[in-house]
Amino acid sequence: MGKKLMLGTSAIAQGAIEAGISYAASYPGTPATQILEHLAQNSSVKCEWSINEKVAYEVAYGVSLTGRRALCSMKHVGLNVASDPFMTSAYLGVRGGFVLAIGDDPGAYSSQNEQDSRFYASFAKIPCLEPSDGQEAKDMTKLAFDISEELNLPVMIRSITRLLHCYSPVEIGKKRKENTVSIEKNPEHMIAIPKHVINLHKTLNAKQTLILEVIKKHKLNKIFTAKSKKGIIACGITFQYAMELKEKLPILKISAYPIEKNLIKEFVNNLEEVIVLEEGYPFVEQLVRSYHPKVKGKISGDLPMEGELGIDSVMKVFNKCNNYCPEDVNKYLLPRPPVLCAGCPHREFYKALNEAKPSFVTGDIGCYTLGANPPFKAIDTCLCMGASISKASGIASQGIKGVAAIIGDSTFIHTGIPALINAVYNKSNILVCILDNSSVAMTGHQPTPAIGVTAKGEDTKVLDLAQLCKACGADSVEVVDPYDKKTTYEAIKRGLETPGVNVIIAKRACVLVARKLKS
Ligand SMILES: Cc1ncc(C[n+]2csc(CCOP(=O)(O)OP(=O)(O)O)c2C)c(N)n1
Repeated sequence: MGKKLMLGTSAIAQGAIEAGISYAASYPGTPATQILEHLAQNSSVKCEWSINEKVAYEVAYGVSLTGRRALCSMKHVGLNVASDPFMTSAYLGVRGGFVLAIGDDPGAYSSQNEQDSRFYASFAKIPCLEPSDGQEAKDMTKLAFDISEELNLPVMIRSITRLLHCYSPVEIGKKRKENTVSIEKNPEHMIAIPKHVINLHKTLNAKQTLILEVIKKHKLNKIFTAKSKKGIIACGITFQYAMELKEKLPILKISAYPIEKNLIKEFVNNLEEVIVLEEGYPFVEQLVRSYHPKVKGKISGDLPMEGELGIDSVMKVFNKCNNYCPEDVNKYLLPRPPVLCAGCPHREFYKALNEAKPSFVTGDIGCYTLGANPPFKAIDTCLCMGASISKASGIASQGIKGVAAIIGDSTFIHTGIPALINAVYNKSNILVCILDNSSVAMTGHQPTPAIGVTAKGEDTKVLDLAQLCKACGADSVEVVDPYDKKTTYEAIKRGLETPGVNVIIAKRACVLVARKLKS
């Protein structure tokens, strides 16, 4: 059917389309956002933006229980939110093929940490495939659905920002038929309660040998021979870095986990030195070290433990750096951190907030986190999505007055709501500021339930945030326009000085969304 130039995210979506999926769910997060966007815009697959990753995982898992195939995609930290259903779904197994596409972000180009999802796959005892380019991303996604149905397990596809955000040619294939819907009741295998757990765990453990057999059968990990006593073990995208070296060295290309230990032993057996290349944590290197005395990698200090590995650090290890990476290139580049756009309503809100002089401001994750930068310097802490309100409660609980929590509309719906209920229940004295710009702006303006539009662009019910906060028991709820600085300032001042949980919803659409709506 011919080749197409595709983003890595689109290649994964295309693999899922060709695998015959019936459903896809996601919560936006760089670098994985465009997987669902591609599916929503280019297929008839039922696609949903979920309100958070845990819900996305559970709804997609529900689809798998009907015998149909489902894809769930998210960024690496999203899996922390979804980890509860994720871990136990491995015990229960799946019915229709169920694939979890994770976008890791080594280098933290757009993330709060650099965690490596291969550990999660290993922790849950499920297979994980790691493509090295767009074509493999498509093929492996398709294969992941087959493996999922063969082993009755969720399968993870782990990719990284550089692969997901790069274009490469991808061969387009035929779309397989969807599975038919069927309901099955099998309590011992579908209900995770204590009396079933040991047996479910036994079943999962018994599948570990089968996983290795399947990985072997599909030749997902390959040895490329060459006459040298030095060899490279290259995981995922680092296989491309190894090829760019243009050295005649033996390479063990790793694309699937759990690791085939015998293959590692066979590969390192006659080598004098092994170099392990992997993006993320030294997941493979720590194992290889138990099979060979001379291993170069991150643990040895030859490659950086933090940041994206990239081709530059690989070139450095092979003393090829001068051709590729002029030393200290960064000293010629001016730092250009992202800033709040001109006209951004968050800017106006922060001006009013600073004038009201809160004692401490707990931030959250979204465009509004940029308020931590000069000239505003309006935020004192930022941890993870949904943590602003809970952190404010903790700080206020120790007698600190005038604490404000700042949270965006999507983040509030994602994980802020339970924290607000918790604050009310535990009689906190805090001001909660929901910066409602009618969009998930940070990740590219996806819709939220407060806008009333679905992933497919259809109208749906609109969530009323003010009513919701009242129903949570907030002592006061005020809706202000951040462009009206006087009213916003007065509401903040009142909220900081009045005991109880006071909520301000600063409502004005993101300037970029407003511009789009006008055109
Ligand atoms: C657990 C997790 N999921 C997803 C993300 C990606 N992400 C960063 S901010 C954000 C939402 C921002 O939307 P909103 O709260 O409405 O603020 P805005 O950017 O519109 O100001 C998302 C989805 C993340 N950092 N962590």
